[in-house]
Amino acid sequence: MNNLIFLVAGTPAEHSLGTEYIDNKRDFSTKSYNYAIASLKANRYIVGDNNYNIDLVDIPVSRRMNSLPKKIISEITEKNPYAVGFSTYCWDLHIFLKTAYIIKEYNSEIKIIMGGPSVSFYPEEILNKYPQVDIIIPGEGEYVFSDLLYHKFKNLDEVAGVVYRRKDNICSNKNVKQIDLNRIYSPYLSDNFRPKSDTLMIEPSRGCIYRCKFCSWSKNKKLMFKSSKILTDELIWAYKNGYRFINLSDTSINMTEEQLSTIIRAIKDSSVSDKLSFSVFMKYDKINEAQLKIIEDIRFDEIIFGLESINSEALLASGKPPFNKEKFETAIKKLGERGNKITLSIMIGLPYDTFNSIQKTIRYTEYLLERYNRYINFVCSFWLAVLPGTRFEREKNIHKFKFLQRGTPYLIESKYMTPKDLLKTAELIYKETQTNTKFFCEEYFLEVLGQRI
Ligand code: B12
Ligand code: SF4
Repeated sequence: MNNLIFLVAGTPAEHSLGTEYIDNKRDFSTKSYNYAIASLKANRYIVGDNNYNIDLVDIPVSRRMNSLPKKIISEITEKNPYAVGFSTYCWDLHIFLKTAYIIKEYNSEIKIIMGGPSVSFYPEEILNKYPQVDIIIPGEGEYVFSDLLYHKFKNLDEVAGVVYRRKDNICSNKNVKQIDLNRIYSPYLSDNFRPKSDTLMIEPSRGCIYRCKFCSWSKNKKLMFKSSKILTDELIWAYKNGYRFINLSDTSINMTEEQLSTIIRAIKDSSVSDKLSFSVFMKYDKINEAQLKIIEDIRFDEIIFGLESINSEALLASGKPPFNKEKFETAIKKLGERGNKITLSIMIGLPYDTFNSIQKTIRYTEYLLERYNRYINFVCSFWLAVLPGTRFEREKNIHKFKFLQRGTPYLIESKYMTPKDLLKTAELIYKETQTNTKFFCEEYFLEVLGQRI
């Protein structure tokens, strides 16, 4: 046993937007990587000194896997690490629980830690059910993980924010220190973390003011913004290190004008804005003349609008404002005329949406693609997942939601759609992707249709 800690993450390799899926090869998600473990590593000393060495493992996973491949588990165990920390999301929790079990069988002394959105909402339940897990860090991990290292995994009652097993009891320490995004280290700037991806994810903020019922994005409801100075430095770093595509991971960059101004200032100050391609989320209903003025000198290659559905009943039941056609099209037109490109996302399976109403949403996106063709990159179709910790999960009985119990909890039936209706919808969308070059769907649609497995 030594002072080595592995932080392990799995990137959802079956996630694909229209790309060819080839087993064992990475698809669309090659553009993505796990940022969380890099941030934990970069901030390992933030609470105090410790002498642990941290190795990052980020590998493609698919829901069809039971555990990580034997070869990777052996590579981890043969180094006899002190601890293995898993970054868990809905697409990999089952894989990591099984992997943790195998590691414990090999050597029960190796500490197993878990963090990430899929263990954050019910940590006690997970520790009760899975004895192979020793410690869970719910919510944001930087301070708590560093504090755990500082305490050398001892006196856990002094580490605020950990949930852990003590003999037969599960103990939970509250009072976690609120993260200040300007006081934690950027993995790029401080650790020279260079993900093998052409797209760099940069985090200008955490938290979200909205409460969409399908989303588990912000466990911590408080909004926090990174300073424009750090953002500028990250953009310059990105450019110098050969990255040309930047994905700003904010829930939306235009929640407030202050936030939008901070981001635009950072982009302008970097002096590399014309050399980088930006992908951002925006709320169409917030866009007004003042916001258009703020962004007038910047072109976004991708502004993602979460349209989800044009059925206002479905939107309201999902915690979203009703659809406002006029505002929506004005936003597309005004942004498009200024050289920005829009990507639209729609979601299949929301409450009150039926095959017919989804068809109406699809027809509407066809109209948009025709009318605003030059301004729209593409339309992406997503399948509703009933995620742990979301309001939809709490309302599952009301909507009679049934969903997959392993991997991403995709919807399989609801009060509004039978499995047959969902299959018919998947067929409709798949056909659309075949006839319309600007229409894409995530890989799960193909799985439903049995096309790829
Ligand atoms: C980038 C991203 C992706 C990337 C993949 C990223 C990757 N390789 O891991 C791509 C684009 C591929 C993707 C796909 C999907 N995604 Co996504 N994605 C994100 C996004 C925008 C950013 C993730 C991130 O890096 N955040 C920043 C880091 C710092 O925050 P964090 O991840 O929460 O990590 C912190 C803590 O959780 C904790 N922590 C995390 N890991 C660990 C490990 C240890 C040991 C410890 C101690 C702590 C810890 O500490 C971290 C630092 O504070 C989030 C939303 C968000 N802003 O978080 C959604 C999110 C992660 N995605 C989500 C979902 C649902 C999906 C999809 C299923 C959507 C869909 N229907 O298509 C697909 C997956 C498809 C599939 N095949 O299953 C959900 C996950 C919910 C869940 N319970 O897992 C999120 C939270 C968004 C949401 N709407 O709720 N996604
Ligand atoms: S879907 Fe987007 S806007 Fe809605 S709560 Fe989640 S992060 Fe916020």
